[in-house]
Formats: sequence, C-alpha cells, structure tokens
Amino acid sequence: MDCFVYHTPELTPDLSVPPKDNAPVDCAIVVDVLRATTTIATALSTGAEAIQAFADLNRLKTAGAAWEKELCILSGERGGNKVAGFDLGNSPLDYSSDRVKGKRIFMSTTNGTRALQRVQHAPVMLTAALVNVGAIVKTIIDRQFASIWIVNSGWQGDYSLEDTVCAGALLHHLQAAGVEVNAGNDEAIAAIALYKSWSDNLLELLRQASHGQRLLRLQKDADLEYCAAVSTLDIVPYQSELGVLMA
Ligand code: 3SL
Repeated sequence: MDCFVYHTPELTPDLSVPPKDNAPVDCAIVVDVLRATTTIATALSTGAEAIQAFADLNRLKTAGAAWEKELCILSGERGGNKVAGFDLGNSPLDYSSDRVKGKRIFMSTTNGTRALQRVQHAPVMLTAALVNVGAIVKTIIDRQFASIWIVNSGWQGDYSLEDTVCAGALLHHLQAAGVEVNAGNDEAIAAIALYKSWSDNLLELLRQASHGQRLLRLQKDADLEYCAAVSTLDIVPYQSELGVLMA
C-alpha cells in the first residue's frame, strides 16, 4: 500500500475540487488529534446523527438555521475557545450522549475543517485520531486500498507534532498487522519513527506540542489526557456526502 503523510492541508495535493482525471489516491484520512477529529469520533460514538463541517462560520449558521431546531447543535471553535453564541466548543468531553444523541452537529474549527475540505473529493474520506486508530487501521485493511493519504491539520499552516504521531501510529499498526507499507514520502518514514519513540508516552508528547501547550494554558488538561488515549473508540467516521461525516 502506498502511504503518504502530509503535514498541513496546504501541503496536500488539492482535492477540494473534483479531480480532472482518475483520483490520485484511494482514501484520504484526515487527522486533527487536538482536537477536531477526536471530537468527531467522540460525537459519533455517543450517538450524534452526523457532523456537518464548515470552514466558514456564516455558512454554518445558515445551514444550522435551516435544520430542525431540537436536532441541531452549533459547534464552533476559534483559537481553542468556543465561538460566542454557539452551543458547544471543541472539547470532546462535552459531546456526551445526553447532549448530542440523534442530533446533527454543524461544526467549524480553526484547522480541522479546512483539512476536511482540502480532500473532500477523495474517493473515500475518513477521519482519524489516536482514540480511533485501531478502528481506522482495520477499515483500511478490510477495504484493501492501494493508496492512502494521511492529511494532518497542523496549526494555521504549520507542522504539528500530535497529528504526525497519529499518522505514525496508523502506519505502524498497519505494518504490525502485516500490511506492506510503501512510504510515498519522507514524511511517512518520519511519522513512523516519531510514533516509535513516543508510543509509551503520548500524553507527554501532547503536553510538549505547541498546540498542547496552548490548550494547557486554557486549562484543557483533561482534554489532552482524553485525546492521548489510543484506540478507546471503535468508530470510523466517513464522509457520506460532501461535508457530512457519519459513523
Ligand atoms: O484547529 C482545530 O481544528 C481545532 O481542533 C483546534 S482546538 O484544539 O479546538 O483548539
């Protein structure tokens, strides 16, 4: 399996529009460990009907207003904080079953939703975080993709340690399951090496990462602990229609 890792949406070949010829990849996997894809996995595992992602807050509000009010949750994060007037921010711990069961979550985050848009025309799009690595690895193996892109969200165009370690976890666990992983770029090799050196202490890696530090300054210690746990959720978020993620 040809495996590429991209550190940011901007570095990822553009699949925000349909490809002219054959798709350049079978499956794109978007990663934003802190915290968008962890929140997506959590919300779907606690029974949200779907997550509908938007880069633009005004488009989000318009779509949410057209949805049945009792079944709509507005979820917005900018700079780590909840957007004023929204129901929820981006803390996965807030997405409990009693808040989200049966509801559609209209979500916008600083980086994660931009990464989703960047590859929205991939033939298959999944989202991964440390919490659902095992479920994603199993799906990749079952679907027998010939090629995958792991698309890290990064932080405002910059590299992020926590997304890279998750990319490495995915590739390492594919290898451990006997898949022949052909690293398509150096980023894939580096991601595996990063995961191997930190796999016993992922929480500490998240604490040292620049976005982890930002979240710690916002008193989000419990979020970091939650996001650092590996394969605690057996859930595979996939894009069912443009911009909509379901389990
Ligand atoms: O950048 C994003 O998409 C967010 O996940 C950032 S935060 O962790 O919610 O601050």
